[in-house]
Amino acid sequence: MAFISQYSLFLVRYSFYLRPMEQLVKQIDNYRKEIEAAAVNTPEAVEEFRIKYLGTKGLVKSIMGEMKHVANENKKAAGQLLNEFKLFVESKYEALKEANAGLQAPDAQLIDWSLPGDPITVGTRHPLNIVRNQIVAIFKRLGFAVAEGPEIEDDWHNFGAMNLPEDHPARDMQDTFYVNQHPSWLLRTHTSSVQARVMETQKPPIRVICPGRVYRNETISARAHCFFHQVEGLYIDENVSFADLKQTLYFFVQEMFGKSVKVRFRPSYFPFTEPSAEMDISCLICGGDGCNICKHTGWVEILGSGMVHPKVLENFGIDSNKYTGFAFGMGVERITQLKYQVNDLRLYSQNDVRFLKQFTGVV
Ligand code: 2NL
Repeated sequence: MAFISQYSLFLVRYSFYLRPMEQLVKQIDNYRKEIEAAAVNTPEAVEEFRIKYLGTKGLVKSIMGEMKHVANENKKAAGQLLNEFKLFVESKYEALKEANAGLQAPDAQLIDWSLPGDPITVGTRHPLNIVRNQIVAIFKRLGFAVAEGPEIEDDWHNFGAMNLPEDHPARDMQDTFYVNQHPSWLLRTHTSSVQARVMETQKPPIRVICPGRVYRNETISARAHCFFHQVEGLYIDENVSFADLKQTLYFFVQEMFGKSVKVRFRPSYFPFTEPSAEMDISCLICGGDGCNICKHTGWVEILGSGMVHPKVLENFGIDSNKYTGFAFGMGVERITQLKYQVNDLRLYSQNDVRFLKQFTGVV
C-alpha cells in the first residue's frame, strides 16, 4: 500500500507539472517590474494594491503555492527567491501606505502644484489701539510714564480714594458692575483706580498716563456701551498749576488733530478735581462753521480735567499744601470717532472685518 501511494504521489508530482527554476525567476522578475511601475497615489489604490498582491487570494499567496511544483533540488533556492519577493512586496506596500497617508483620494490628484499660493491676509490694528498708541506716544514725549492696573477693583481704589462719597450715584448698581461672589469688588468704572495705585506706591513728582478698559452698566446702543476705553493722566509736583494743565492738553490736541485746531475750556464738576473743566476742540468736520457732528455749535467735547482735589492727595498721604496736581480723562472711542468718523460705538466690538479692514496699514 505504502508503495502504491508513494508511487501515485510521484506521478502527480512529476508527471503533472514541474516548474523549471529559470521560468520562476523570470516570472518573479516580471512581477517585480510590474509592482515597481504601479501608479499608486491614493489611499484607495493602496488598498487595491494590498488586496491584489498581499490578500488571501493575492499574488504572493498564489506564487507561494508554486513551491510544490519545484523540484526537490531547487526548493532551497526557490524558497529564498519567493521569500525575498514576499518581503519586497510587503515593504513596497508599507512605503505606499506611508506616502499616501492623509491624502484625500480625489484631491490628491486634483492639486495643481503650479497654481499661485493663497495670499496670507495681513491683519490690521484695532482702531482703538491705533488711537490709544497715538495718545500714549504724545504724552510720553512730555515725560509721562505709562501705568496699568487691574480691571477688577475694590471700592476704595475706584471710588473711596477718588472722593466719591458712599451715596454717590455712580456707585449705584445701575451704573457699576459688582462681583456677585464678592460684593466689595467691582469692574473699574474709570482708570483713576490705576492712578490711585500709583499714588499709593510712589512719591511725587508723579507723571503718569493710564490707558485701559473700563465698565459701566449701560444699555448697548450707538452711543453707549457696557465697556469702553479711557486714557487718564495725572501730574503731581510742587507748583503744578492750571496753566500747566491747559498748555499740556493744548499741546496734546495740536499733536493729535493738527496745528489749526482751536480749544476752549468750560467749567465743570468732578468729585476728584477742583476746579474742573471740560475741554472742547473746534469741529474737525466743518472747521467751526457748524454741522451735524458738532450739532451746529462749531465745538466738540473731547475730555474732562481739573486740579486734583486736595482730599484725593491727602488720601495718599501727599501734603496738599506742598504739592498740587492736575488730572484729566478722555474716552478713546470718542477721540477715534472724531479722528476716523466712526459713528456707532458697537462697531468697535463687533469684529466685522469690513470695518476693521478700513484700518489696513495704519500703525
Ligand atoms: C472724563 C473725565 C477725568 C480725572 C478724570 C483724576 C484722577 C485722579 C485724580 C483726579 Cl487720580 N482726577 N481723573 C480728572 C478729571 C476728569 O475724566 O470725562 N473722562 C472720560
